[in-house]
Amino acid sequence: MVFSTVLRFCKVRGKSTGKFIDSLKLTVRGGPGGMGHPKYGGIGGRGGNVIFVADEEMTLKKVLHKLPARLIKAVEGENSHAHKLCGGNGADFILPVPTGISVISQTGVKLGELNKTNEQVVVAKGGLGGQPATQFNGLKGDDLKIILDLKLIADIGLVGFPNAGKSSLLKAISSAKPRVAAYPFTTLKPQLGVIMYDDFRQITMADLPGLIEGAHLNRGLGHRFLKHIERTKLLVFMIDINGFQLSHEYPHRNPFETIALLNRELELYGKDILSKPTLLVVNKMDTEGAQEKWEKLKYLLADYKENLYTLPKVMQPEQPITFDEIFNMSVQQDPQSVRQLALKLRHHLDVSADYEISQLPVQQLADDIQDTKQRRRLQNALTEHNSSNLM
Ligand SMILES: Nc1nc2c(ncn2[C@@H]2O[C@H](COP(=O)(O)OP(=O)(O)OP(=O)(O)O)[C@@H](O)[C@H]2O)c(=O)[nH]1
Ligand SMILES: [Mg+2]
Repeated sequence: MVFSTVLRFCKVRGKSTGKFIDSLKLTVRGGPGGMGHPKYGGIGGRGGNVIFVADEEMTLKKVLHKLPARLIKAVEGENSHAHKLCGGNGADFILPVPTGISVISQTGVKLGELNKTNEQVVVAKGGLGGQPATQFNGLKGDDLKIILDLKLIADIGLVGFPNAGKSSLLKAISSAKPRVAAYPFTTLKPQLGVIMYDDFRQITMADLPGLIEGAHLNRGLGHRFLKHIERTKLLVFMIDINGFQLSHEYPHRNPFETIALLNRELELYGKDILSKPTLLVVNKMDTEGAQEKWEKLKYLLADYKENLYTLPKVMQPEQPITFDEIFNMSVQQDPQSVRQLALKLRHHLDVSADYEISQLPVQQLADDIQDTKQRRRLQNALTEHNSSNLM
């Protein structure tokens, strides 16, 4: 058993994570401009541009399938001729790419972001057609190497250590059919599911591969998938009430330690992820002794920040998270708890949307407060206060 878990663990490290592609390098070239006509003062056509358009149906895998050489060249501009002095422009190369793409240059500069269907970005401009200023020579188009970096756009991001039941939850709460199994790293690539409500509201949830201690040092699957929660509106931390142990070679972590370690890993990833509204979901409440462990955990979480000091220094996050709600459940044995969670998720998303809308009147005061969550709460309270005063 120990052996098999460790083996699987090693395999994960060496193996590619399935066919999911979330980053792709391409060379893009705008078309060269057409030649001018010096004798008659004719102007060459402009070279075509390379344009990316966001398309819900696209994946990076499809892009790669379309462009096996990873090279895009737009068409050159038409030369000027005695019988057609103004050469026609070269056709643009329009490439549909998945929604959620950032286009990044080789030097790390962000050239554009495509977050909504039909948004466009000109990635490489075609060269100017030949004209007097260019001695009638057509100019070369832009020629650059870029990276297409995909970040999924889901409303909710589900994170936790392996085996906590994240994929089980996604399976129970949405139409997705992720793999579920009793060993770590069952999920090797992010999975998306849509939660459907009776009134046809739809909420998307991304289930991410399990993190482990030291993910920031690239242990397990590392931090590489965390970029997919950068754009989510709500985080769900899921833990097993029994804590976590990767294998018998590794120490067992109790549920409180698991939360602190998860907090720490997300903090080490950075990018302000911990300022998002976050729910803590404690799963597997059907297992033996769960109630007792829950009581103990509740006690420790009642003063999370203080109780972190009881842990060894390496486990202590510097930015202890403030959970918006703590919820216990059994994905496997208690379908009612799954339905309840679905409603809570919706509620928390609505609260954070209200916050976005209600911002400005208290902006100055809120800006003075560093902690984003505290700020959100304050703004909610003030907005409520303001609206009740108006009545
Ligand atoms: N007893 C009990 N077992 C559960 C519950 N939820 C999930 N499990 C089991 O826990 C194991 C792990 O479940 P997964 O959903 O694959 O866990 P995961 O968090 O997606 O794991 P990774 O993909 O490895 O990160 C499976 O054997 C599930 O059947 C629960 O509420 N109670
Ligand atoms: Mg999973």
